Amino acid sequence: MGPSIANMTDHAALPQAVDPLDFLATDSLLSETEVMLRDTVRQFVRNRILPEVGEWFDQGIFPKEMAKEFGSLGLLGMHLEGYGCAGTSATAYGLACTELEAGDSGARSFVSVQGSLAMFPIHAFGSEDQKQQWLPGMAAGELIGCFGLTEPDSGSDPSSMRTNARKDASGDWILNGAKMWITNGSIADVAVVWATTDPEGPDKGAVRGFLVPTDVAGFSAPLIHRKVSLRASVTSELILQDVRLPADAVLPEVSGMRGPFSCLNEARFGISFGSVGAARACYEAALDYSLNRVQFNQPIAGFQLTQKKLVDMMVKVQHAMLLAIHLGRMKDAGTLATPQISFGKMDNVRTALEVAREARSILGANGITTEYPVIRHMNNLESVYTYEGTNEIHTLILGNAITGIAAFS
Ligand code: TGC
Ligand code: FAD
Repeated sequence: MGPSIANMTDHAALPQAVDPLDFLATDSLLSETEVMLRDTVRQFVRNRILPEVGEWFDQGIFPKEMAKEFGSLGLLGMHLEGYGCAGTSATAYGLACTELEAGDSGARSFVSVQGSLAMFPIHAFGSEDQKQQWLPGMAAGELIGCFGLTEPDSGSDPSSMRTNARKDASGDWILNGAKMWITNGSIADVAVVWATTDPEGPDKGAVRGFLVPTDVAGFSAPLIHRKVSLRASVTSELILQDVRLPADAVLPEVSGMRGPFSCLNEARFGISFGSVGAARACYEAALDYSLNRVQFNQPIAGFQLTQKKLVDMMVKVQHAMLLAIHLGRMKDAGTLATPQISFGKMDNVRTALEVAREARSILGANGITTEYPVIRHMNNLESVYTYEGTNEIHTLILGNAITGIAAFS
């Protein structure tokens, strides 16, 4: 006799145990290679980032030397092919972002900016000479890149940028303007700067990307101080005063806003995964704390209100991970549309922030000190919520996708 419906619903025959840290067994959705890579990055974060990141955050620094360590692990430009890059799948890149951000959003930011915002445009839109000049050193972490799109008066609407590039009689480019909130700006060797061209010139005012060596005359990158979020990350202004660049400093293969927006697709995808790491770290810290903290003669994990918080957090982390893996599979299959990337960035960052805030409440007074990781993640996530397109902008991208009506202005 074949299996009956009664047999199939025999609960006694089903596994009973679940892993509180991977409740839906999302690991089973990963290949052996992906699990190995994920575990390698997780170990690196445990050994090299977690013991020190609290101090980096308190001091407001991100040690430049970490770049070479990221490079030797193959994390820089890891989903790009050739030129010293690891050439992994997009999902593998995403999983690395999850682990890095479980350490600190600053570590994931460094890797995102280097790989997705600085190396990607050179790889996708650069000349062969530009690729040879920059990519191998950047993959190794010997050279650092940054990405200058945002300006003091041009954030969510980067098409309104004022930084401009004009050609002089010698054929050189002259760049003038200022960029704001630029990750890695003060430690970069090369800045990918987006600028409008002369409306009367051959580019007819289109935005073009320029590779600006940071030791060129007229370029400076002062640090932005007094941040209370993403403190273990370098954030800078870029100032360009009559910066003279040779004719071949422009990225030849792209013109218009498609250039910078294509880079954002890569980085936003990484954030969809990365934010899950920050959320997971907060959930794990809160679970551990609640099992050990005793009030009214019992662990606070025993109170129904605490269990509700823990369960909500766990469910959110699992949903976010499932979403990230799904987006990763779509990206690897070449079917991921840009509004779907916005779905991931918007929803997973919002979720991560909710988890972090809930975790902070479980830690009570200990939740407000950097002795524990939670408030560091919570504060970092405020930046992640804003950069790479604010939550509102991604909401409007989704609104446009489902109604066909753009509501940006
Ligand atoms: P729109 O008129 O819609 O389009 C202009 C041109 O761009 C093309 N395009 C895209 N191409 C590729 N990927 C995308 N996602 C694209 N979105 C648009 C579009 O096809 C068009 O091409 P063409 O050839 O027809 O001209 O553009 P818009 O100006 O109306 O933009 C709308 C909006 C609001 C979606 C856009 O401005 C936006 O995304 N704003 C948010 C800005 C933002 O995300 N900035 C991030 C700065 S970098 C950063 O934050 C790094 S954080 C670093 C870290 O991790 O530490
Ligand atoms: P604004 O655009 O002024 O927005 C302010 C508020 O208005 C937000 O809530 C926004 O959602 C809302 N708003 C704006 N327009 C609309 C609208 N149409 N409808 C509804 N609401 C709207 N940029 C780079 O180029 N490179 C980097 O490396 C980089 N790194 C960063 C690192 C950090 C730590 C931070 C905080 C930012 C970084 N940024 C970087 C800048 C980031 O991308 C911008 O901060 C972001 O795009 C938002 O721009 P804004 O801060 O000027 O805010």
